[in-house]
Amino acid sequence: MTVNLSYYHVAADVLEKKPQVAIVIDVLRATTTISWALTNGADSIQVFADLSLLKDQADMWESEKKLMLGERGGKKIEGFDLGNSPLSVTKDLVAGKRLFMSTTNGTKSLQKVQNADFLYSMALTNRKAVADRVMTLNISEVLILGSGWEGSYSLEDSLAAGALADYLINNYTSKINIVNDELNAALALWHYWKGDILKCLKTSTHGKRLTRLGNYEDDFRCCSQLDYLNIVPTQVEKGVIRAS
Ligand code: 3SL
Repeated sequence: MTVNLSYYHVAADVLEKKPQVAIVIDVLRATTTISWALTNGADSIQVFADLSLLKDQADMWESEKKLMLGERGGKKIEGFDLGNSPLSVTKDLVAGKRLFMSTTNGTKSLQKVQNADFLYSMALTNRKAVADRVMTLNISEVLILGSGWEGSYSLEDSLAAGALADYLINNYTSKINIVNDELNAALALWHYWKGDILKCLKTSTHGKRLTRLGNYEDDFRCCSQLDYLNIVPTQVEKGVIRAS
């Protein structure tokens, strides 16, 4: 079987209305945070591009069973319980709860492809888990979508897209067809940086933005861990992600 794998840098680049399989990446930091929150027992994560919709939905939920997670410009949103650090979604805080989440770019990408037949959230930390799940589907068209920053390319999401393609090429006998130049470039990027993922994240524009905002050393380390979590964040209804 041939798997046609394509990669788009940001949500606006995707023209397909209903992809068969979509994998959304936001290494710094939304999809890393989603992986950790579900690993730490969050019941589910409902993602929103729009903050007022998030608040309306969260208002309908019992207060002991919910948390609001929000980030704009790298900073926690005022009035929200948590920002967007993967280190903040500890077991104590998130276990059994629904997280209502909105971030500058990651939740926009998740929303963009929410009509996909299968939608997964992936970071470097759960690359292998998501890749192996996708290959069980036996579906030929797989779309990878990065999040970028406000419509622009991001190094770290492309690194992860390349890491995913590389894993599939090296671990499956199916033919992996690299459909577009975005993914060819992402593969080259992965080959260049795979020996120092942490440095790549810190070199990226968003890495530098976070560094300007404060001490994000532990976040960088967490986001750079490859294949560390065996979790497959899966959309189970529009906008709602659960572990599966
Ligand atoms: O852009 C996003 O969606 C966020 O992940 C950015 S941040 O790392 O939380 O600043």
